Amino acid sequence: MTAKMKFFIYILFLKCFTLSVATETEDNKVLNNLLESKLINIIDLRGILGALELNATYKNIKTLNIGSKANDNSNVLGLLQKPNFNVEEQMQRPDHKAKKPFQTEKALSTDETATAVKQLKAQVDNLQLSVFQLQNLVNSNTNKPKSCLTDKGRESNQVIKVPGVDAFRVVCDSCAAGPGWIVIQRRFDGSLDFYRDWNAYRFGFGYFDGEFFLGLEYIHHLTISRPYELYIELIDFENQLYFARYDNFLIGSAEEKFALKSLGTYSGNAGDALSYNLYDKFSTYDSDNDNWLHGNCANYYESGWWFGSDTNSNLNGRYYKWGQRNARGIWWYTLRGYNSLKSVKMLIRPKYTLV
Ligand SMILES: [Ca+2]
Repeated sequence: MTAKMKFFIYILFLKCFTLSVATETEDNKVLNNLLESKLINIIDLRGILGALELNATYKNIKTLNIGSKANDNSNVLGLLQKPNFNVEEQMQRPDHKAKKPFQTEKALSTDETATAVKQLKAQVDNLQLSVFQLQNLVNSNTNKPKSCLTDKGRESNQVIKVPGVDAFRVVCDSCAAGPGWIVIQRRFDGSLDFYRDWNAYRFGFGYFDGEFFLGLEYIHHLTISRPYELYIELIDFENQLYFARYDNFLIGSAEEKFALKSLGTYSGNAGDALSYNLYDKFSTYDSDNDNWLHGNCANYYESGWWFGSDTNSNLNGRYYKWGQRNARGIWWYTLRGYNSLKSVKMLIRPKYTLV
C-alpha cells in the first residue's frame, strides 16, 4: 500500500469517525471514549503527517541530487512504518517552516505529497477543534448543575441551572444562617467599586473569593423559579452582627427593571429597612427608574439599588473604612441611620427545601 493510499484511507476513516461523533450525545463515558479515540487519532495523523513531510524532503533531495531514483518509494514506506519517529519535536520548532527543504517550488511541483501534507494538516486542525468542543462538553457534564442545598462545606462554588438562563456559578454559604444559601452580594473590605452601570448590575461583577454582586438577571431567574427567602447579614464597626430576614423574596425581569416584587414577612434584629422600597425598581447611574422627579437616586447615593422617591437602605454604596456617617455609604437606616457598616452579605435560599 502506498503512502498516498494510506492517506486516503485515513481521510475516509476520519470522515466516518467525525460523523459518528456528531451523533453522540450520551453520558460522560461515551464522551470520554470519543475524546480518547480522537486524541489517539490525532497522534496517528501527526505520525503520518511527519512521515509524509520526510517523504517530501527525501523526494526533494532525490529530485535535486539523484534524478532518476526519485520515484523509489521503498524508503517512504519504511518511514511510514517507523514507530519512534518524533513528529512532535519537529512540529514544535518555531523555525520549522522556514527550514523545511521540501518547500522549494521545484520539489513541490513534482510531488503531490505537499498537497497531501496540507490536507492532513487541515484534518488535524479540524480534529483538534472537535477535541476542544468535546472537552467542553465533558467538562459541562462533569460540572453538572447542583444546588447549594446539597453543599456540605462552609462555603463553596457550585454551578446552578434554572430555567431561562444558562448554567452559572454561585458561591454557597452554609455558615451565616444554616445550609443551602446562595450569596448574591458581599462587601467586607472596600476593594471593589460598586458604583457601576446597569449592565454590570444586570450580569454581575467582582470576584467570588472577594467582594461581588451576582447579577440581577440571575437573581431574577432564581427567585422566579421557586419561592426564595432573603437573608441580609450586617456587621458594624464594633463587630456586632445583625440580620434581616424576609421569607418570600422575588425580583422582576429586566423588562420590569428588576423591581422588588415581593419580600414576604420580615424577621431579625436589624430592623425592617427594605420594605420601604417594596415594589420599587432597580436604578443605576445610567438607568434612572426611581420616582424622584428631580434626579436619580443612584447618582445621589452613588450605588445601584431599589429606589422609589427615596430609600431606607444602601447596601451597594461606597465603602467607608472608618464607619463614617455618610448617605453615600453602606447603611441600613433602621440599624445605624447613615452610619456606614463594616460588612454586609446578602443571601437567598429556596423557601421549601424539596431538592
Ligand atoms: Ca428619577
